[in-house]
Amino acid sequence: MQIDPNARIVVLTGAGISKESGLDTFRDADGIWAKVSLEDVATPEGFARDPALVQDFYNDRRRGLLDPAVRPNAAHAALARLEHEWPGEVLVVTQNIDDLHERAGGRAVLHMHGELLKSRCVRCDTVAHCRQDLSADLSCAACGRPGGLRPHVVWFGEMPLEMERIFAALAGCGLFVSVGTSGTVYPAAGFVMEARGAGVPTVELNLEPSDGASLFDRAIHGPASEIVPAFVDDLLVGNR
Ligand code: BJW
Repeated sequence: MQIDPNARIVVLTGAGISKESGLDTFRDADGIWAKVSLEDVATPEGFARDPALVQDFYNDRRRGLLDPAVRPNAAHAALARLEHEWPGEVLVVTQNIDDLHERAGGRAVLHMHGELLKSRCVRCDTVAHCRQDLSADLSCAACGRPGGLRPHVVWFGEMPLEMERIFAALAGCGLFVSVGTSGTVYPAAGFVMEARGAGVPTVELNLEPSDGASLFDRAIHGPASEIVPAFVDDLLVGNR
């Protein structure tokens, strides 16, 4: 694929990129929403109803992410390589709350749905690193008040993070690539239309055609650990 080597590339990633690292997706047959109700664990109303249930859900996932067996795969590594070798800017916008892009060496990563290894105090809004279980017994290290720590994640009905930076990056980019996302959750699902509206070429890299596959100029289907490295090689070689 030939694009201006000085152009900015925006890559949107979703749960599919981390599947081969051992983390569950949401909407696949064996995904997270087949096991728990999203209304119970991923809404502010669910948290208000049963905070312990929600904390347990994220405590389990945090422990899973910190399991030594969970490591970045070849797709995360390829995107980090693209960031370092592409002459223009590369911005990875991830819906994932894991830190596998960073562990693979990615630095220009925006976590629009938050980060599992951070907590947020609902009383003073302080965001802090967090590798431990959260519970109602803990106090915020910044304001000292008890019971207000929650996972720093974006639930349904809440405003995703970094939206101004993301829309500005999309408007001026030369290529938009979507990796491992079903394209069902907004506003991320609308980024392809935003890019198209600005005349930007769009590519989907996913295991299978996503809900919005027909909106992309080009689609490549297969496991992320195979198709993302091949796509990145193609981009870097094609523009040498
Ligand atoms: C592989 C693979 C392999 C597998 N290789 N691929 C009606 C219309 C429009 C919008 C709405 C509406 N009603 C409500 C809304 C808004 C709502 C929404 O979109 N709802 C939809 C369900 C309809 N959105 C919100 O509430 C958001 N906030 C918001 O909109 O604020 C207002 C606003 C408007 C405009 C601008 C700005 C703001 C907040 C959404 C928060 C989402 N939170 C979650 C959970 C929290 C984090 C966590 O616990 O992890 O985020 S939900 C969950 O879904 C998680 C994910 O980030 C997100 C997306 O999922 P993703 O990544 O796409 O995973 P899957 O499982 O769906 O797909 C995986 C894909 O990978 C599949 O296609 C597989 O095939 C593929 N795959 N293996 C490659 N090896």
